Amino acid sequence: MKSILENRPELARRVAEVAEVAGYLWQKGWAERNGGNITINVTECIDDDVRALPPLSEPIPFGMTLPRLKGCYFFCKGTNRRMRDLARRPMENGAVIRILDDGASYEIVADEPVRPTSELASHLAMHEQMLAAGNGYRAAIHTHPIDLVAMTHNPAFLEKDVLTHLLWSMIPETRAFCPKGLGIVPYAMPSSVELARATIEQLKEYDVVMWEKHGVCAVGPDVMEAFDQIDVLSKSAQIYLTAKSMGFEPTGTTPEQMDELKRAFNL
Ligand code: 2HA
Ligand code: ZN
Repeated sequence: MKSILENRPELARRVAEVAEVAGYLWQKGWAERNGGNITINVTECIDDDVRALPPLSEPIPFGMTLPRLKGCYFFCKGTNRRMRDLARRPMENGAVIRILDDGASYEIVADEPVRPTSELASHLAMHEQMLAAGNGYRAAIHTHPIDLVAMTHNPAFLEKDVLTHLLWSMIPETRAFCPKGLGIVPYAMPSSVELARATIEQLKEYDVVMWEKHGVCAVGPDVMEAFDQIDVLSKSAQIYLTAKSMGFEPTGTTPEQMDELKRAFNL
């Protein structure tokens, strides 16, 4: 079967980048079974031949109305598919979907009728928000990092910006490369529209959002940058818990050191 990626080098490159990051999520231990999902907005890689492709599915509502996504195309991990399989065979474990003119439903267009991620509502709401912000972001990742999820089981860390300041203070890179810190979404049913709405509310302020007792979402210009944000935060969480397991409370960088960094990196 001919793949939509044939003779479309830019689309192929972006899907390959998703596959590479999917492999990292698995290697990190953040993607048990079918855990986590990745979506990228590939609209600018789509030509008239793809626009003319007949759908492989009936129109499927995704539970929200997102007018900016009308006519957009996304590559999405498939629901119930393993991240480690997406890494090896992206087009068998993910699909390209087209958002229909109602802005409320989609159809699958290529390569196979793989139903997209169960968190599609959250993902598409994040993409709508990124288009509204005009920030050029095209990628959204949701994954289950052990250290960061563990931290959301402590109510003290769920207060606004407590976790941000703690993680920033563990190593300078986190302050520099995750400059907005992370938002918190109180526990909500996975895949729910409620979770999607709460996520985009936090995204107005942050590029990374923790879902209490569940996982993390990150957005960015591309999938590699979205991954990097989660990776630096997880590194900080690892330093915190390593210090704690050695039996002491880490001191963290001082407010003066943090300010110095802020000035140096123009944050
Ligand atoms: O896709 O992680 O939140 C599986 C999940 C749902
Ligand atoms: Zn999840």
